[in-house]
Amino acid sequence: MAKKLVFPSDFYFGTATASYQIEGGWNEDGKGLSIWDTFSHTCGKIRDGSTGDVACDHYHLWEQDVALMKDIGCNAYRFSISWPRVLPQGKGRFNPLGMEFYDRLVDALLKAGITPFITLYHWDLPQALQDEGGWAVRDTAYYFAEYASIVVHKLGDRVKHWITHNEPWVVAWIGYGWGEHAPGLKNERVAVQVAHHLLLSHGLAVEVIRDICPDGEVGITLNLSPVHPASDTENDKIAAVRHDGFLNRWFLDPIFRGHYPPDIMELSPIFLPEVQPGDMAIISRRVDFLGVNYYTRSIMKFNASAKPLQVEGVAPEGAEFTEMGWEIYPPGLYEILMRVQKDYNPPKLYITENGAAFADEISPDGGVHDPKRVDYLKKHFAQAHRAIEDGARLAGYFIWSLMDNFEWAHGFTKRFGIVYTDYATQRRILKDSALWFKKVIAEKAVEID
Ligand code: IFM
Repeated sequence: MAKKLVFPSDFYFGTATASYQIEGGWNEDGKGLSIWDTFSHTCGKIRDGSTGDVACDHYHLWEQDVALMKDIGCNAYRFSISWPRVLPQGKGRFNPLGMEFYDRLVDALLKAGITPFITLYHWDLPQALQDEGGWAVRDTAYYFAEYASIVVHKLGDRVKHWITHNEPWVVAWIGYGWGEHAPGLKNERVAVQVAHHLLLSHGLAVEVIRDICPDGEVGITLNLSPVHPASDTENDKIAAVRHDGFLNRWFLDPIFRGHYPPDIMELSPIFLPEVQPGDMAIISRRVDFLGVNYYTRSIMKFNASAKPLQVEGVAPEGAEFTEMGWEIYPPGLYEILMRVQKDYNPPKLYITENGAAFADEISPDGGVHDPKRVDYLKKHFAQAHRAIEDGARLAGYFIWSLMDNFEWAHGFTKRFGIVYTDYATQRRILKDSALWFKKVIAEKAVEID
């Protein structure tokens, strides 16, 4: 028999995007270059050879995109600010035209009854700062705090939800450690230092944001995964604990406890970043919420030759996977929410991203039928509901993503949207998942079988 899972009356039901993935307008109105402009313009870096130059052209079509969200009934929207749109060189000269874009967007959202959640850094670092070393140099953390101050001064009278960073693990490891994202560096020691500077910049920005917007909330978004051992052997259990330290605790421990995980630090000198006196106190400044991005779990086995962690990921047999090759594992959402609530006790939690890529197509009837995404979302919402019932202070859920967009190194080959983007015409089509979400929001409840 069908059952309705009712969410709290003040729950935020939203969608999420990021500036470089949707905006386009890469060189308009005085915007400076970002590392993603440089990276995507470099031959061979993006799977389909595409760039974010136009993307979903949201820079021009933002009014219609706000109308889409209003139609779906969303009461919140998470988006990011392009740092080089506001500060073309990353510091110094302010670009008023760039800021006006976000000013108009915020006003339109509020008018539509949609609460804006702003991410200050979703990966598009000004190229000018990368030319000085980017996140590998400590100064960038201080420039980030200055940039945060400028944005919050402009928008803080209307925007009350601030996210400093999106997924610093990805920035550090995929961008600076393994070179698959901008800026494309491959140095694991540098990646660890980058992670430290990102965390430092977070802490610096928390203070700035709270000073300027004392009635607002500030937090950070982490990509978190429960980590399971591939077998019951002691070695595989060790592998799971290590990967958890590397992926989850490396960020959670400094933010909530003021130190890096000792078990990972002792594994290799690469896990010993340069930390100046006072840094950990800055990094562990109180946050108002933790943003959780959840897509899948990790299953790890021991591999002695995979230095320095000696771990290796394993794909579970017989599982279902999304187009990203990620296992669909809804209970992992419950597990990670309960774990962070219990171990770190953040005042509030938001699911700042959850969603799935599937190979969507426009059907002959003109609709986009995405039953797998509907099923994915239904099952994950059910797990979020279960976590609330069991005591997680979960206050909102943002589906990744509002619309299909530029999926970083995958270009336009992966569709995550609940709205279909026809890139040739920029026409948007509500997928069945958007229609499903509309009903969920109207009823503030998810119906499960
Ligand atoms: O598209 C990304 C997003 O920018 C950050 N989190 C994961 C998403 C899907 O890969």
